[in-house]
Amino acid sequence: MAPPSSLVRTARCLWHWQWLQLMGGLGPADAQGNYRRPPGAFDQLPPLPTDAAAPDGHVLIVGRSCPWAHRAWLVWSLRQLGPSISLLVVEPDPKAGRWCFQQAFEGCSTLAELYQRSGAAATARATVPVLYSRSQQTIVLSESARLIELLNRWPGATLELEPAAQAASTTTWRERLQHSVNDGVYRCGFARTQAAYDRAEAELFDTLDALDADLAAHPGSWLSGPALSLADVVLFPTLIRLELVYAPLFGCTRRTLWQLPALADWRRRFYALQGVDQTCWPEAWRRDYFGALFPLNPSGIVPAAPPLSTLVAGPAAAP
Ligand SMILES: N[C@@H](CCC(=O)N[C@@H](CS)C(=O)NCC(=O)O)C(=O)O
Repeated sequence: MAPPSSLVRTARCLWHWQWLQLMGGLGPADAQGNYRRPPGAFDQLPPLPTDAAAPDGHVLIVGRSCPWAHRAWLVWSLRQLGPSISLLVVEPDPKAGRWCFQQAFEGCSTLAELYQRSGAAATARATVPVLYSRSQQTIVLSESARLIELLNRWPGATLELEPAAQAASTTTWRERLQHSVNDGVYRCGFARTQAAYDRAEAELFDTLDALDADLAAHPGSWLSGPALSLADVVLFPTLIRLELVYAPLFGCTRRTLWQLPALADWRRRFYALQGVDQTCWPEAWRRDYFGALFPLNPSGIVPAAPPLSTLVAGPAAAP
């Protein structure tokens, strides 16, 4: 026999209330239910360290699933900064909601301990990416938007990802992408109300449409002009996770990338750049997102997904 409808209504109300409390654990929202990314520690762009060129003088700490860490990892890889900055991958502990070192690092077993030792407030979020100085024994910077700028100025590499001739266009795209796309997918997934989701989703797909139109008008070009730039770098981590994570988990489903062919082609070209494939860990992305974001996926079930190779494969050869 079906339970009385008043009981179902009460259970739904209670469940929804509990869901809202759990969503609060993922991040704050404003009164309209829009997700608001909290500020982080060590977020100011410092001058280039005087020992930047020293062999193995710095450490870039990343987590495989994190798109903000992915952009720093990409600059590190594209500019081949390995001789002066070593890469350290931390693993998530989804039950405790924190990042852990696989082997103790500077006497710390969690990233939170490293933040504390570097002078962060006890309440600060311990986020990746992090740039750590071995000589100063402190975190230099942990805000990815600034970190990619610092890494672009890092000595020992020739590739310039802020080409002067494209400066205005790079800045314009980066600002729009940061809000509407990089943070936009999270504002879709972490929205507390239909209206908040609708706003974020419309901005996201308006921007993807604009990107597609711009790239279609300039075949073979990169986002801000003929040369690769930081605008391309910040788009890639979000776009490569679209079918695997953001469409199924965050509801970014209005269009598939095949309906935005110039953008799909851009993603293929970016993936083919040397070293980019080494930064992509689709199994870890799906395991971490579907496993850790309990309020969005209480069952913990990881849905099946197409292999990454099919998303970045070239167009079929003509018969
Ligand atoms: N503002 C930061 C955000 C980075 C961020 O949110 N990283 C997430 C992983 S995707 C994290 O480490 N979260 C851990 C936490 O919030 O405790 C940036 O862009 O660098």
